[in-house]
Amino acid sequence: NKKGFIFDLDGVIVDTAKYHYLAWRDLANELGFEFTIEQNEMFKGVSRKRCMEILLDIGGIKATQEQFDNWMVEKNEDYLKYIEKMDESEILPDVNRVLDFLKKHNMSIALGSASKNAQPILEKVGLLSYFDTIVDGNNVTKAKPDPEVFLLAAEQLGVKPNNCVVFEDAVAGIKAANSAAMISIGIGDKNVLSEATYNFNDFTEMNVDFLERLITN
Ligand code: G16
Ligand code: MG
Repeated sequence: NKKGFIFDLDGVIVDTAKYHYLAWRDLANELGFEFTIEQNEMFKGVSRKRCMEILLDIGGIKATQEQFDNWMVEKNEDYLKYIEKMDESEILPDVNRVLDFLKKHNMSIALGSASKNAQPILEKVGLLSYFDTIVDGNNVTKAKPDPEVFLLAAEQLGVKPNNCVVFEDAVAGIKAANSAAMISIGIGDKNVLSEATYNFNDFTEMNVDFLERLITN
C-alpha cells in the first residue's frame, strides 16, 4: 500500500506567519489602525482574501471592490519583500530529518498549502526537490477546512486518501485532513489541535520509531 505524506507550509516547514504579520500590520497602519500579533493568530492557515476581510473588520473599514483588490496586491508585494531574504536557516527544527527519512524510504511527498507563494518559498529554503507535487492557493478553490487541497494532493501523488498522512499547525488544516479521512498530525499546541490523530510540539519530538510505524502501518 503506497503511502503519501502531505506537509502544510506556514507553521510546519517554515514560520512565514511572522512575515505575513508584518505585511498585514504595515497595511493596517497605513489605513490608520493597529493590528496586533495576537490578532494575527486568526490569519494562520486562512486564505489571503479571507485575511483581508478580517483585517477590514478589525479596522471597521468598508472598502469598494477596487480598494479591496488593490490592498490585497499591496499586502502581497510587501510580503514578497519580507520573504525575499529567506534561506535554509529558516527551516523549522528537524524538518530536514523527517523529509530525509521519508525520501530514504521512497515515500511520496506533497505540499498542501493555502499560500499562493508556496513554490518560491520552498525554492528559497532549498526544499523544493523533496516534493513530488505542490498543491497550493493557486490550485484550489475551497479553503481549509474544506479537504480539497489535501484530496487533490493525494490524487496527484496517486495515493488513496486513507493512506495519506498530513502535517498541520492550524485547526482548519486538521479539520480538512480529518474530513479527507487522512491521518492528521498536529504540529504545535496539543490543546489547540486536539482533533488531530497525533500531536507533537514540533518535529524534534517525532522519533524514528514513530516515523517507522507511520510508513509501515
Ligand atoms: C498560509 C498562511 C496564511 C496565509 C495563506 C495565504 O497558509 O498560514 O496566513 O494567509 O497561506 O498565503 P499567501 O498570501 O501567500 O497566498 P498555510 O496553508 O501554508 O499554513
Ligand atoms: Mg499552516
